[in-house]
Amino acid sequence: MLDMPKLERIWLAIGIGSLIIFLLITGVLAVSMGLNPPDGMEATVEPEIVDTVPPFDDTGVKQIGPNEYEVTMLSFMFGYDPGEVRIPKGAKVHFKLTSKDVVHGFHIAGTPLNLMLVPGRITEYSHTFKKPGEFLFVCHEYCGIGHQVMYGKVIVED
Ligand SMILES: [Cu+2]
Repeated sequence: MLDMPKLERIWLAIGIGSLIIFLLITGVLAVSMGLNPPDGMEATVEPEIVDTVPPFDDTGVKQIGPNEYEVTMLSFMFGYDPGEVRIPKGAKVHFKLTSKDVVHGFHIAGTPLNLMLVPGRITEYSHTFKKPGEFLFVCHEYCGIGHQVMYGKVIVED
């Protein structure tokens, strides 16, 4: 170290110094701001047995009000259960999802629905489909060798 040219020592010190400063800033901010995993998935569930406990033992669409539906869905490598969902146009739809294995994503094309599905956590989001049609949903969290075949569709009926 000591037989290094002076300039090289200076640059090395600047490099190590900025790395320490960066780690300190990130660490202090993460602790002081109380950063947590993404919001909206407070409830917990055992991923290994999730398909045997309510509401995930009976996935699919359920009518819960005059114009209100609940969609419970499981994600796994590499698909969704159910892979196709039919709902009437204009209804308020409450999505309730989780993962059976690894982290998956759930994005319905053309809607703001863009969720992260973490094993052990239940992710919920409500959306009203105002236009009829077929909406593709895809996994957008790389989850393994079959990631690209992990998709399904929401059919909004008139
Ligand atoms: Cu996936």
